Amino acid sequence: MNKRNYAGIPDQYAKLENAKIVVIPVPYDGTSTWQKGADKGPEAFLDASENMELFDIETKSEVYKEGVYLADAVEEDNSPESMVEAVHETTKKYIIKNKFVTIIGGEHSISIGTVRAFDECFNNLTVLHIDAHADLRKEYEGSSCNHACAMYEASLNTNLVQVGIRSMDKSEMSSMNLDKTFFAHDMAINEYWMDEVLEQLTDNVFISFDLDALDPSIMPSTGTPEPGGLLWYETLEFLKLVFEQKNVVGFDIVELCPNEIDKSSDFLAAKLYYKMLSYKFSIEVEDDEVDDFEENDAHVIMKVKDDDYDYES
Ligand SMILES: [Mn+2]
Repeated sequence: MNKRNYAGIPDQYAKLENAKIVVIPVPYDGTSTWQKGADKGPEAFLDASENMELFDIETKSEVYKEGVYLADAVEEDNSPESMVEAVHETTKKYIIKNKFVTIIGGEHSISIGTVRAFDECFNNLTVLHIDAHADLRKEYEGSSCNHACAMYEASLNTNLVQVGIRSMDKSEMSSMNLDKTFFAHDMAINEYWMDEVLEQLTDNVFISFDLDALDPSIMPSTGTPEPGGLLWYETLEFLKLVFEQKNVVGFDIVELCPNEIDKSSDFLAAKLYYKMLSYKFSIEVEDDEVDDFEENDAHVIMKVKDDDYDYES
């Protein structure tokens, strides 16, 4: 991938030293089972981002002025395991630099690495997993780093809360906590689902957003589109509540599988990403229980500190 600035922003906002935000592209599609092409996701996301207005009407903000550094893509793909390790290392490297770290996939197996990094750095982490699929298999097609296993490790090590689920194998039930699982068919008839999800979250929240959580009517360009997904404004309303009430420490967006003719999904992914950043940096966190961190200072309750590590760049 060519080196460029995220969303074509001016150099002064794109340098690592000045940036509060880092975006790491992971163009990986080693284990997808049906439609291939998630490796083209980050490039399509970046192309769409360059054609997007950078003023957010809702928050009246220009979040790019916080600085967004586009990291080199993680291109390791010798094996699913080595890819996960490379994502883990790269993600952690930037968390330790006190950046707000975001990752763009690639298929969902990359999240095994992102979750591992955030879980090592933040206490009592919730993984808020928004997806059509449970992704709770311990192993699939010979690897525990398959996209179908993306959340298995999170289910063991973190407070995993799953939202939008509408497709799974019976065997995944054994790894599922039903109090923390929000099925799409229940959400469709429960007007209180957002509040009920919020009750399950700890203060530190990492969001893993699989784009197939969204309805295929607005997000057709994904590897495994499933009917009955979330729509745009309910998704934003929900995310805004999460950013208002919790300390969101980072997020990934995965499974953009671009279609050469219809670019609307690429644009949706770009806009969703920018909306999440806009919420993160313009909304004051409401929760009184989180009284010892300042606005936008995600790292006060981190497990590790800078001096424990000696990274070169
Ligand atoms: Mn999925």
